[in-house]
Amino acid sequence: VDARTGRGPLVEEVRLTPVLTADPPLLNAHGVHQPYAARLVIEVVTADGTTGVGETYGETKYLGHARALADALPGLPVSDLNGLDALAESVCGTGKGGGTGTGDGDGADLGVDVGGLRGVQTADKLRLSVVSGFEVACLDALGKSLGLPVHALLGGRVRDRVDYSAYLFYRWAAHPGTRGETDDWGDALDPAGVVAQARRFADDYGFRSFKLKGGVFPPDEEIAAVRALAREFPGHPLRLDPNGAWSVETSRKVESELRDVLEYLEDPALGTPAMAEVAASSQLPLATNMCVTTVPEIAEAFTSDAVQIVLSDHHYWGGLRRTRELAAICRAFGVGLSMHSNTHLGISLAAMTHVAATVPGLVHACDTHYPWQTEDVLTRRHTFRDGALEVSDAPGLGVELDRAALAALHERWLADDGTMRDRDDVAAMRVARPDWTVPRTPRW
Ligand code: GKR
Ligand code: MG
Repeated sequence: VDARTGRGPLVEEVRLTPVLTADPPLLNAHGVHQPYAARLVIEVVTADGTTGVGETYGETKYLGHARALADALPGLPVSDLNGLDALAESVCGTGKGGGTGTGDGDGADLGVDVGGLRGVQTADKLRLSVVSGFEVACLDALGKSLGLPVHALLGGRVRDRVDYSAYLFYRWAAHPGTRGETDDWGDALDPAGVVAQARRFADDYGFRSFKLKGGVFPPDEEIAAVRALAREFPGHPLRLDPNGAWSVETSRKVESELRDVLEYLEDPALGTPAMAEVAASSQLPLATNMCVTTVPEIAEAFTSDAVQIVLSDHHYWGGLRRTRELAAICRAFGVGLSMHSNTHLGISLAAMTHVAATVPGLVHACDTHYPWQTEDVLTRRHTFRDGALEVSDAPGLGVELDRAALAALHERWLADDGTMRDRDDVAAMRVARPDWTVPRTPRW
């Protein structure tokens, strides 16, 4: 860092590496995970020879913005994160044709996300998702230059461990079709299968809270699975998340049947108005990672008391600093905050852990898909102990890229004919069930 200007070293080069990482056949309301999921690894190299790493979504629609930002970034001090935001607005656009300078997720509505599981998609959310990976890479580089962990750059940790929940999925033993890696989890398609999966998560990683991805089977079967979990793990925090697959009436019924065992119900119904209707009669808090994913969605959701917990995803929200801003807004409204995840690698898990370590009042364990990822681009995988990750005090994120692993996953991306590069759970489901569709109205 230059003592005269107070700036971090200048960015000299940016490397982008799209990868495909193996993903198991996990089921959700829209279909099933494809055998491989796309992620983008971002490396920011500074003039002092430091390399910072970041990660974000790797689907095609993110790559164009990422390339434009990578071309524009050299010359910016790695500490100038507001400058990074402004640069991203100028090279990727704001979705408003003008540029407000707020970058707050307003802008043209591009409709619901391709997977339909990440909430509304706006031009600004797309840009912010790209920015998040660059912001993390810059923070990693700056932290390494200064000899400080990323959490210190965010104000310092208020806890030394971050709790995660076991993310239970109904799943098949193997992918349909000819592609995909195998694993030894077997299938989980009924209450006994869900309990067995949870038991393995508890035994192997010490997870104490459990989230079941629902919206797969008729609600009565999912209620039975949650009840079986409650019997096996009495008193443990449990959550059920059907990704908005239920009507208001069904949501109310499930809430009344599970209110004695759930910690919260996650996105039972789709969209803020429906969530508000459910919340009005609910004794359980409602959580969301679908109806509050951008700043413009906050006001209606909070003032109508539609959600009591926001599950932030630092990718959607534009990075770690913006996640802290969201946390402050939530505190002002008495809304809880925890963290959401999609399929991700260890760089994003490190980033989540650093920011989660700095957020006061984080009472609900964060989600992570990480245990389902058998592959990573790090020399040392993260290890959950007692359901938590230690917060690293090493400089930067405290992770190291495994270049051979990165190259291998990139090779897979290069060799792909395009079918795996863009998440499409519906298409993956049609391999097994050609007539599969996602109804426009709630399935149940
Ligand atoms: O990976 O199938 C999945 C999840 O459904 C994911 O796409 C969601 O974004 O985990 C997420 C959630 O909590 O809704
Ligand atoms: Mg969710």
